[in-house]
Amino acid sequence: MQNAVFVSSDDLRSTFSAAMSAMYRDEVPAYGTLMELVAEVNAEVLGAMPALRRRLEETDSLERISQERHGAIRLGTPAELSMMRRVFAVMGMHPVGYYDLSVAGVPVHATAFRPVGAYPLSRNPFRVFTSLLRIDLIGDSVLRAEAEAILAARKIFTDGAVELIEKAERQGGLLRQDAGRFIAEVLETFRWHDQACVSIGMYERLHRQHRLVADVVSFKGPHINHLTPRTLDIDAVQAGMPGRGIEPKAVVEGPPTRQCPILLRQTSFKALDEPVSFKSDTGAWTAGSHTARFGEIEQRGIALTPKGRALYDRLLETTREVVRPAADGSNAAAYVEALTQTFQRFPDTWDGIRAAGLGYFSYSLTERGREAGGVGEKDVAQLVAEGFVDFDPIVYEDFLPVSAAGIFQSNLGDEATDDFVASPNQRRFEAALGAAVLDEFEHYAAIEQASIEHCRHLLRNLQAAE
Ligand code: OOG
Ligand code: NI
Repeated sequence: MQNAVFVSSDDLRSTFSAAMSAMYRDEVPAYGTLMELVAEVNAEVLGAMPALRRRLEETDSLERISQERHGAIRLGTPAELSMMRRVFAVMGMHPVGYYDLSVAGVPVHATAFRPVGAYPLSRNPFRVFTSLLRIDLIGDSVLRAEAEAILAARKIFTDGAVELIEKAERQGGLLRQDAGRFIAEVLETFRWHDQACVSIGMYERLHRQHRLVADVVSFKGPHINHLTPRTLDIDAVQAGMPGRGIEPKAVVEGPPTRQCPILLRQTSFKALDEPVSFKSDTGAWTAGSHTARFGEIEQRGIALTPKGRALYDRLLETTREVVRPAADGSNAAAYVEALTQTFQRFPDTWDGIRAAGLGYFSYSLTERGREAGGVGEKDVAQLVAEGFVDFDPIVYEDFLPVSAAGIFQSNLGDEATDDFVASPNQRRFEAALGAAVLDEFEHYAAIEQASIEHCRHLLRNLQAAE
């Protein structure tokens, strides 16, 4: 009963992502340009595909088509990560998946905070890819201790935010009069600070260790480093960027262009060199610059089963053994060619993907199924074959580690990166987080299973009604 007066976590998440979008467009004008390009391309695609437009209208998502689907931040300490988990929980975003980026020479591990379950996802799927610095991977022990001390001294959440998080936890939600203040206070954590909290000398030492270490340690907070709207044609946006004066990364990450989109394709424009100032010992400010913030776009396809994902991983690896995409784009065409070639081994019809058990689908009754009786106990394949049940791909809601590494790298500058020993440590990440991360496969399997059970339930009731 009391619940009725709380603002829903879905509404909080929508308000938050809209507020973040407005802030970021204001802070990074090139991002606004990207948003315009995305909206134009999406409008063109919808104009050319009336069936798609109708489907989006039916599912009530046409209006939100070009809105942000995700953003990313990088945190410095376990305490920051565990508080961030509590912030996101208020907005219905929970940690799903573990991503180890040390394999790709980036000293972080990560999770994605996102809504879980079909309904919250349909309301607003906004997620935040959240990395935690692997301070243990800083080889220089003196520098490591200094970085730890700098991080220990900063406070990335406002007192107001902490107070409202505790209140939300205590009450089980936030009343309308607190909700607006909660969003405003939380937004502060994601804001850009053009005054570093370290000297230029310290910044350079951190930077020499790894650009990402400098990005995390040198500032007052974990500025949002990109936002990512959804596009209906990622290849068109990639091709259109240079014409708008924005420089795209060399290649689109993820699977190639296909009839039946799988997983996630993403690309970004390269991070901008932005003016910042550093504190000197005398208290004066020294001018300098920092490169961290960019804009990204994404196009999502079907969620793959463990078997489908293993095939995807294998094909991607095979491709990269033939051509590894160079950061300067010099072999981009050869890479796309090899990728397209290799992925011919991945079935490209929904029937083929389903028959091979490679993807997750949501099942529903057909017209024929709605009129049927006496078929409820047949297995799903049979119900589909006989036209009682139809299936739609379930959208992939997570991230891909190789793609994420590609996005990180193209935005950390393209010079050779340090090699870290691959050392995934999910246990340590979860200890810092203060919770276990959810398993993405279980989540998709549950959505699929629920849809099958729902069909059976309807078919059984139809039988009973006869
Ligand atoms: C995050 C990069 C990962 C994605 O879309 O894969 C990411 C970062 O640069 O902090 O956002
Ligand atoms: Ni991203």
